[in-house]
Amino acid sequence: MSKKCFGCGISLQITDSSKLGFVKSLDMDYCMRCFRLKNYHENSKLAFEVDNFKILEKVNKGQGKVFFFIDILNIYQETISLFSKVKLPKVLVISKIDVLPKNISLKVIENYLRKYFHVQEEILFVQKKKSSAKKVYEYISKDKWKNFYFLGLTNAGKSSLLNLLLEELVTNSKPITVSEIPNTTLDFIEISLPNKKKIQDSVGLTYKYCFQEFEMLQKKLVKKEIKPKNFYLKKGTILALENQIFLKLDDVNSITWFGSENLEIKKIYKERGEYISFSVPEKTNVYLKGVGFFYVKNKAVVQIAGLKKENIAIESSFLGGNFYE
Ligand SMILES: Nc1nc2c(ncn2[C@@H]2O[C@H](COP(=O)(O)OP(=O)(O)O)[C@@H](O)[C@H]2O)c(=O)[nH]1
Ligand SMILES: [Mg+2]
Repeated sequence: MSKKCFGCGISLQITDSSKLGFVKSLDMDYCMRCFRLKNYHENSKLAFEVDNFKILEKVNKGQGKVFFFIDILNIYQETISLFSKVKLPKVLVISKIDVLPKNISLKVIENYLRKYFHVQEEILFVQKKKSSAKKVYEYISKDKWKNFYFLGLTNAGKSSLLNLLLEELVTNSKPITVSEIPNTTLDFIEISLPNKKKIQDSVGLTYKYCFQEFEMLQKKLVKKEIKPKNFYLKKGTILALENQIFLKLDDVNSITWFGSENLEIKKIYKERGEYISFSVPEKTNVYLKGVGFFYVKNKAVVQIAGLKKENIAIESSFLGGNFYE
């Protein structure tokens, strides 16, 4: 078996520097791409296509239990249906909960997942913190399964949590590469734990996320609790996000942005681009996939320009009281 990169799991090779997995010498533990990502925060231009079907098929043929990661800003039909394609015993892991405004309880999110998306499996809430790593480790220690997969959306924080777990538990562990670009992890990475169990970190599943450019991928990253930005929109007013995505409503309405504060959102009054329209009932989340969501309070016709329809998801919101008990 060929030697694999500790950072991303790809097979190492010394023959072609323009291909993934290149190292100057096979004594090295990290491929050139991981080295650059880690030390220079530099995005490699090498393309990597992920086939969700293949990854799911590989896991479904395996044995063990799946921790399926969806981050708190990407809960909608497309991502939940990826979760439903996992045939092994599974736990839904909602990650990056540190970004959720404190006035929204996890109980509300759980009720939402159960009542609106009909999730029946166990749900774990995690963030990039030691306490979450410990929670996962304790879960694994007690569980009857020996093998666990970290599967789920790309960029949901799988490798970050696994690194914390390694730091805590495995002496001289080498960190897995973590970054803001989608598909940092390129192949399965198997990790043996002191409790004799195994975790397989995996290639993140892709979905129809909005941004591809490195600069925007960095900007959209939410690093701490979101401070929702409220806008009172009159007819004819357009909200412009980074001067790339434009949104308007058919009537006076209140709209709130939940996403990175580094993204510029401002009101403009000049028409831009071609709009796609959605009729939404009250209390709706309009997701810009992979970035964040607008909470639309009242029934409206929402029009969006600068994105394809597949980059947008519309769901009844967990905000507004329906899922409080
Ligand atoms: N705010 C926040 N950011 C996180 C968390 N976990 C990971 N990240 C960031 O999200 C990005 C993707 O993380 P990574 O672990 O590579 O995700 P993976 O693709 O699922 O393995 C990185 O920039 C991380 O720093 C978290 O719990 N909260
Ligand atoms: Mg990863």
